[in-house]
Amino acid sequence: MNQMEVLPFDVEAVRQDFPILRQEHHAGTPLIYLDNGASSQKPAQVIDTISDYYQRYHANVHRGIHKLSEAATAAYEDARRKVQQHINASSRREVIFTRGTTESINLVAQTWGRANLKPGDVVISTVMEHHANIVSWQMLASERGFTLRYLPILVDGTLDLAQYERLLQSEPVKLVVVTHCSNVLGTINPIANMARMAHAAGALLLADGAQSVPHMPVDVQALDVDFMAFSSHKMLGPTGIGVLYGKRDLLEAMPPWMGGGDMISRVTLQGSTWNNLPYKFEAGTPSIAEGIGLGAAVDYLNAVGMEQIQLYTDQLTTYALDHLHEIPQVKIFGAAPARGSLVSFAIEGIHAHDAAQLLDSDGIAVRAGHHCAMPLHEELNVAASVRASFYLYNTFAEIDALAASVRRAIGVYSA
Ligand code: 7TS
Repeated sequence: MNQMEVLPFDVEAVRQDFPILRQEHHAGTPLIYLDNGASSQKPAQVIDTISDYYQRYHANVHRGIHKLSEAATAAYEDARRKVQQHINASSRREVIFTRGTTESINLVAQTWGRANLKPGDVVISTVMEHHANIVSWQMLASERGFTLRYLPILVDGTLDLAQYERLLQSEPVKLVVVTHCSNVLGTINPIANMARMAHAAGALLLADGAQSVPHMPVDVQALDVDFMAFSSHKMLGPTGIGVLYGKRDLLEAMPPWMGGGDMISRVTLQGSTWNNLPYKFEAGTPSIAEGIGLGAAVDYLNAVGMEQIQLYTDQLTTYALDHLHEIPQVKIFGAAPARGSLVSFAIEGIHAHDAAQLLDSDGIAVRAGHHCAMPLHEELNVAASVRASFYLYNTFAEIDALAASVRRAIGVYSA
């Protein structure tokens, strides 16, 4: 990849929007933030939107008839409409606000799963899932008695789709839960194809979009997923809010999860009836500022353009792969042809945590550990890896600094 290639958008102008990037990480050392897979930074437009809400029109939503409550409700529901359009859901009723990907997956497990899964049924997950898409199903399996199977990966870090086909044909599979993009290998899974195969076998498919929705255009209707989960904080928005997309007929048929205010239509001491979608699944006062902030994040992403973001972060990733491949002591995990904007690697003779600490002293923030994917690390036969994950405000120069810092670590530890 040539650094001189024309960039798909003005990266320097984007960087100016992120106040945190102007601060020094250590005295005299600028911050190089390469931990976007864990959480992204926030532009001033998002921070200001949240601040403006608290300063000018904070009130509870869906309740008061007063002007402030109406303004807060309008902004919160406008954010839902923005999210709906962003992922091309067919109705705003299909967009449930949750606390994040983890809660969205648990919502499906605790409502659809508890109502529909029984002994003899099979749920397929994969070895490359984040713990959220493994543990939630293990917990339910031990309660409901269904069987949980895991798709293995091939040597290049893609899923074994032949095994997928065999499982779908030979077992009573009810649900497939799979990440759209692996947070360790970077593999982008062929979700549309996997959903088609699941549906042909009479199963539903839940896609974990935590690492895909922030980084590429995602159209839930084109993918034909039944559910998709993602988090605001990885896509320039605040923490504390995320989304469960679900097809309307499925959501309509699902029982609610948490009981309380907002989710009911009528309550008597003998029993209650449920509110319409999406409120049936949104008990209690929601994360109002966070929802409105997520709306601002979606606006920001769309102003830059999701295609442009994907194009640019693909360039950064290819550049990082090229530079890290040149270092003989570095072993990169995952070699899928379709990959998201992150690179996980091990450095011969250096524990991932030691490497990350040394990188941090050079101002470079990366993640080290198992990235909430312990089974995958077991498959890869490593205890931990270092992960550099990129976003729209990162630069080629920052990746040069990453490679230089990795070389410095190797020097320090071999001395
Ligand atoms: N699924 C995937 C694929 C993820 O990468 C993450 C977070 C989650 C689910 C959970 O998202 P949450 O917002 O509910 O926490 N992944 C990471 C990571 O890779 N490093 O820190 C968090």
